[in-house]
Amino acid sequence: MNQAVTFPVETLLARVEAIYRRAGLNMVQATSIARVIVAGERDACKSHGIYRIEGTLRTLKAGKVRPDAQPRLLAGEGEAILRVDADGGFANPAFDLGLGELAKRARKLGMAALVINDCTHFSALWSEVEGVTSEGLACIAMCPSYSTVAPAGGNQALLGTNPFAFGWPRPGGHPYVFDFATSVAARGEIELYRRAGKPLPEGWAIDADGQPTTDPDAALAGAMLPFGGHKGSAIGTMIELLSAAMIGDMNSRESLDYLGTTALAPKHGELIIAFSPERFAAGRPGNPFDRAETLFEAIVGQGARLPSQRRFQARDRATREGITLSAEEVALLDRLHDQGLDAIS
Ligand code: NDP
Ligand code: PYC
Repeated sequence: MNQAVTFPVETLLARVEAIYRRAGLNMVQATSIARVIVAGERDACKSHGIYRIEGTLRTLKAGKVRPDAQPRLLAGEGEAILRVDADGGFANPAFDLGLGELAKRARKLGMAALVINDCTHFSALWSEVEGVTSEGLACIAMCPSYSTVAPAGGNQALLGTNPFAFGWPRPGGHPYVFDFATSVAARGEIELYRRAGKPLPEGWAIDADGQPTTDPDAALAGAMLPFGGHKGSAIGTMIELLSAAMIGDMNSRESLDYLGTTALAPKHGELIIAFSPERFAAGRPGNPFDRAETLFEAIVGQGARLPSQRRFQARDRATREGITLSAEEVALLDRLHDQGLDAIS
């Protein structure tokens, strides 16, 4: 019987990458998605950590994501809108390909947008946002998902859990980042409650008859609710418009129709917009980065915490001490490593 094991981050990364290579992913796909999954685990974001490996492999086995995809950057000279065709692969290698040019153009033009088309997206968005802030730029990122959320006042799944993330670079430290589902919680959280045999908090979901439920199975068969009632519902709808209708890609309903199940990772597009704070400030009084620090100090000065603070603390700890996985998690990794896609039902 396996025991809980603490892995150095790089060791876990190599192990997850080996699982994907064994399953048939090319290097560009395996490297990028192993990195975001291990980053999720490292940052104590269990809903987008190693538990996602099985879902991605199931998607691969079902033939709904291309293991040999080679993303292509399509960038007209001097244009503010860049596009990466993910070639039916995962979103993360497509983002990695587009980041450098996105940053270059945002610095030159003041702002630029990266559209990713034809991708499978299963991960947390802070990874993309932090890529952009590491270039000294502010960023928003969004994508649809598949229909699992009822609009406020409705009773059936229509919108996705549609994540929305924002990042602001902070010289010499971790950026300011928030990143959340526009549903009350990410669907991954519901799955973790189900696995733990625990009831959901009130107000997260309705069952297939539109009645409130705290039963994770009934919630998964019914619909989740948007956060903040009509406000989250409207933001989720905006995400369907900007990162599906506007970029010529699938919305959450179309993605679910395409997959026929929520047991696979959703396919759609993604929109990432980068801003140069200096270019927007245009020399007006006050350095935007200094003004931002004054605001952050005022927030923290009241005893409030900044979003992502918990995550960055977990990251710093894991980087020092490693990532501890339970005996069950280690057994799962061993099985996936040894049996490849045969381990996936
Ligand atoms: P959470 O509600 O756990 O967290 C949302 C944000 O709020 C985080 O930035 C978090 O920072 C911050 N936060 C939490 N508590 C506080 C607090 N008390 N004070 C200040 N800030 C706070 O996120 P969700 O469950 O909604 O989403 C989890 C992840 O799921 C996201 O990364 C999202 O991208 C991903 N997701 C991906 C989807 C996809 O289709 N790819 C779909 C839906 C979600 P901290 O992390 O430090 O706690
Ligand atoms: O947790 O809601 C979620 C989710 C959907 C797709 C990827 N993550």
